[in-house]
Amino acid sequence: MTQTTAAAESTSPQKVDAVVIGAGFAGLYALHKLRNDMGLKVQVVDKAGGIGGTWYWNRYPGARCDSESYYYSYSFSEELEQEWSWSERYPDHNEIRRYLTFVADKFDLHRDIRLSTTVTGASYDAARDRWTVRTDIGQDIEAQFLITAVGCLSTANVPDIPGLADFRGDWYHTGHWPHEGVDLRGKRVGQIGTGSTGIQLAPELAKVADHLTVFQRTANYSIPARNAPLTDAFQTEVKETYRDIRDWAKRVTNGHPFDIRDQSALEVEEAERRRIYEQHWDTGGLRFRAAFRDILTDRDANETASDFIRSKIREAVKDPDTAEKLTPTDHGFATKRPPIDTHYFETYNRDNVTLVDLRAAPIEVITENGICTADGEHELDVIVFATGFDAFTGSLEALNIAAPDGHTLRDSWQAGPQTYLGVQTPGFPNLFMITGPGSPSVLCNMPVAIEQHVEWVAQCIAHMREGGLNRVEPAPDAAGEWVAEVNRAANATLLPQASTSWYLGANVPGKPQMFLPYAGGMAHYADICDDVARDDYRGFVFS
Ligand code: NA7
Repeated sequence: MTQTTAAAESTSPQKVDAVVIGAGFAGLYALHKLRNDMGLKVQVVDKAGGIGGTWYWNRYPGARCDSESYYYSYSFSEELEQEWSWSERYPDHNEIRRYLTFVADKFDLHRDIRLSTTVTGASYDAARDRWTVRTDIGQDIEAQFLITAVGCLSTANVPDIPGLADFRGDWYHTGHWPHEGVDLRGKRVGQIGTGSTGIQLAPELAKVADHLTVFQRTANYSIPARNAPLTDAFQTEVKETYRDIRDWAKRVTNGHPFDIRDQSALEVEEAERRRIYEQHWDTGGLRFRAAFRDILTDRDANETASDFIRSKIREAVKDPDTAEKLTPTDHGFATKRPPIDTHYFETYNRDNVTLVDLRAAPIEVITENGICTADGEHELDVIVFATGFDAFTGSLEALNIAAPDGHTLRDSWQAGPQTYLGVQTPGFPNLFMITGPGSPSVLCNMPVAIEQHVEWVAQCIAHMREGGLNRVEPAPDAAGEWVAEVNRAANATLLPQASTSWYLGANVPGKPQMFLPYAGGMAHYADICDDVARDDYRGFVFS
């Protein structure tokens, strides 16, 4: 081959049926489904240097899934279920990456995944019904279908605090933790943020740092995770009953195979209620939310759960002043994403841990020596931002995807994302989002939501191929009605009442505030999607 031909080949676009952006749980399953089951030519791209999606990036100390391992996993292959064994109740980030690598090996996925490849933009040629996806490695990829599998929590939110550039120490965001780890021995570490990440992180930092200062803006509830190794007997039982477990996960609201008690927290006497909460506290984990059916729908019922946890915080934290600062009073339990922890509150009993209440003394500036709040300077060697993500829309908008009329997703979503079923958005033909805004996503055990989405999208693509259809997009009315349904479902719960929640986009300054995930329940949502497909894809326009 001459040099000229080689150069021409490397710059001519690669042509496939579908481009999938992201090589986490969603992207890997989309590749398997579309290529191995349906015979499509698929190219996956990911800017990361390895597969794993969220779990490629989140390697901070204590990074662990809050869903339990035996159901935070794919259900599409019984063989895979039997071959893989989890070691702990909640898998840590290393184990999840090992699992996803096992999956990619087993289903021969690696050969169609391009890593270290960032999508810089995408545009649609309406005459040919083809997307052109541009990347930073110089070669475009052309495809009929563009499928985003970028995750809901993958664009780090680093707050714009004045002076950060002056800081002489090191700083990190938990979502971009260095793969080689960070040696914090002998260091004065400042942690900003006490969400799910911060609550996993603080006990681990406290174990190694010389001193840990936690900067808390909003006190948070947390339930003990009660992580433990899985016994052989448990593993055997799970493997024998996997089909029932998977069916169960698909029939319920949150995609977790456990039932919510069909009783109001207000129907029982106080002593009995306390007994039930104690039992759930001992069991640990997100199951606590299932103690009563109305914890997330009735303010008084919610207050009983909130109060119970407040009493546990006061029991755990020895210093009454610190306990008071750690006790949430401005929102109800689980109206923001409830964290689960391993000795989080007890961490504040250590001599080397200090809590700074930012509500009393906000951060003013970062200096070369540390963080200055309204009550003085806290000298630090390292700052860790556990400040969350530009959730749902951040990673989608960053892809710079342009509609046939030139508008980007960012332009179209200035007032908030308009989607139909969280799967498509008007004006962007043949663009499918896996767990996009307006779908249950983060309110559900993610693999359940991901599998449902991938299978629905695959079915829609199969429908188009069978019918010789080239293009699909939602009617604007259908998206408008869906956004109204997303709002209705949210307003039937207490979730929109937590005014600083990332569910509302409220954690990112300037982001339009609207409730982003669908709170109507995963099983109900899947029924709606199936009904839409059966009804000739009601609300979608094909050509
Ligand atoms: P979250 O849940 O968004 O938590 C971020 C934390 O950082 C939270 O405590 C915030 O306080 C705090 N924060 C954010 N910006 C600032 C500034 N500017 N100053 C001080 N404190 C700040 O993110 P996580 O990573 O913990 O969890 C995200 C999800 O990942 C989690 O729910 C699981 O689904 C997995 P705030 O509450 O906004 O006052």
